[in-house]
Amino acid sequence: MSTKDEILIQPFVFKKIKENYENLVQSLKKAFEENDFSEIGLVGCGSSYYLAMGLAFNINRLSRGKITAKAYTGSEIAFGLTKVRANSILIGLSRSGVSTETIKALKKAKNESNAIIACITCSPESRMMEEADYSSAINFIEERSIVMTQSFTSMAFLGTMLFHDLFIGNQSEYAADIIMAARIIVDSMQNHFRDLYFENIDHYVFLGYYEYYAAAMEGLIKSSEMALTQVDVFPTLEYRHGPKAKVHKNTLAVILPNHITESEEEKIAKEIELLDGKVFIVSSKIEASKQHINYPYNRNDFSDWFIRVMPLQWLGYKKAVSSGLNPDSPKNLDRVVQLEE
Ligand code: F1P
Repeated sequence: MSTKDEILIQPFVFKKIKENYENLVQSLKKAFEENDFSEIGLVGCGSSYYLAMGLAFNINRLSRGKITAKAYTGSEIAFGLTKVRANSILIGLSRSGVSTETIKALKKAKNESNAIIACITCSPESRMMEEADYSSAINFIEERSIVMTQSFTSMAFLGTMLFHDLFIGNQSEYAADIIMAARIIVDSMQNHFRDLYFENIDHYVFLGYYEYYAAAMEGLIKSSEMALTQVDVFPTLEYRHGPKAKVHKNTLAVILPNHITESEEEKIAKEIELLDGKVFIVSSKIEASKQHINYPYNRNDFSDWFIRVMPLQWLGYKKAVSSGLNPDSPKNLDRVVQLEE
């Protein structure tokens, strides 16, 4: 089963990215050396849009006001709903490098806003690589699975490492911390979710703020694609303001708290349990509990956001299998969306 293997192998792929980091980012780093940008735009479709969202939140945090970053869906630029700022860089994100709306968005930003065009992809021979002025292709990821798993987290890791490099200069130590944390999460998620009766779960709820919200959205996509499950995603404390009414005994909630609002976010866990729902917390807070997947990471910079996607991928996979669905051939899903031009 390729999807399962590709989920579990992610920490090894991260190691390979760290080893090849300088080669992989050579061209992208040049873009920042040769230009002074007013904005960093990130554009993608589907999972690659949530990748853009997580990276944009994290760039804004790491740059501490030096530059603003913004996430765009391919369609909003491609079909004229918005324009990127003049003097900006637009980074296309795409596993395949051929999603029509993302390519169209990049071309439009170049032609109409004179933006510099860059990309991060897993497809070295793709159309996006041809269009981009600066590019990075992770050429050792050949994801067999139709749903994006390691391609998502790898592009996220590479991008987050690059912005650590550009704004802080601690990318190597940061990367080592991520690899160690990822290993622990992969072991821990298999143990923690082992005894769940997935047959009895019909509603997932994923909660978090900013980068962790982007991670939760990517979790929603995984469970929708693989398991056709009902999933709600909210900024954590917003869940009280209405949607909590949907909790029932077959609800499983996963909270992705941050170091600032953690104690408030944990209160929601109790409220969901009072309504008979089950709750897991994924964070770096050390707490030995059956409901807590924790891992060492003490930077308080939200740059661990994408490794929190892994337990959500696992939930999507487990639910699919328990429902008799094959995660390797998800229903009604194409590997990539290409539209007639
Ligand atoms: C992204 C994407 C996937 C989605 C589906 C269609 O493609 O939207 O996220 O799961 O398979 O394609 P890409 O531009 O990253 O290749």
